[in-house]
Amino acid sequence: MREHVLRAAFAGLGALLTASATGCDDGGEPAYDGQAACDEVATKLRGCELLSDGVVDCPLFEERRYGECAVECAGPASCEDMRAQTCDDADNEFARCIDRCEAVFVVFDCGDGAQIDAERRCDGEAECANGADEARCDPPETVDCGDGEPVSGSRCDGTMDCQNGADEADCPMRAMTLCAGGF
Ligand SMILES: [Ca+2]
Ligand SMILES: [Ca+2]
Repeated sequence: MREHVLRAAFAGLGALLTASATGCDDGGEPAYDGQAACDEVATKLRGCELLSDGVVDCPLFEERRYGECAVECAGPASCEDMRAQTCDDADNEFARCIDRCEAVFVVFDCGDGAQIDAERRCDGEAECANGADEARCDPPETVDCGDGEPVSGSRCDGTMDCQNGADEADCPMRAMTLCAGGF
């Protein structure tokens, strides 16, 4: 599944797109808008001529800590560094900044001093002693394929979940990363 979600617009920004974006909100903190954070980074990429028009997928940005971190990385980054990171997987200041943001998808903090693999979040079994990893989990998303029972997956996410491909039919054009020589 990694190659499907590691696509187009944020391929360079999201080496760990497979991680579960949990969509938690953190109670009393100010509201966080993942789409707005994603749009901010997309605008920056477009300003650097690194992203075409079209719909931008933002699964990573559903995770607040990632989204806020990515916006902070993109803000001061030079177009040159962003291009090198996006197109050539280069190691530079921006790349290292984004790498640090992605750490939130590797480790889940139970909040009691313990940390577990982020992949164990919302997997149906409590690994945190306090059960934090199974709290506030979104129900699994399903999609209607039009030929029977809904299957797990999402519509227009770039991954074919229906055997008949119905979930990826008639979807809006996606934004593409613009790199010399193609991506
Ligand atoms: Ca768990
Ligand atoms: Ca899909």
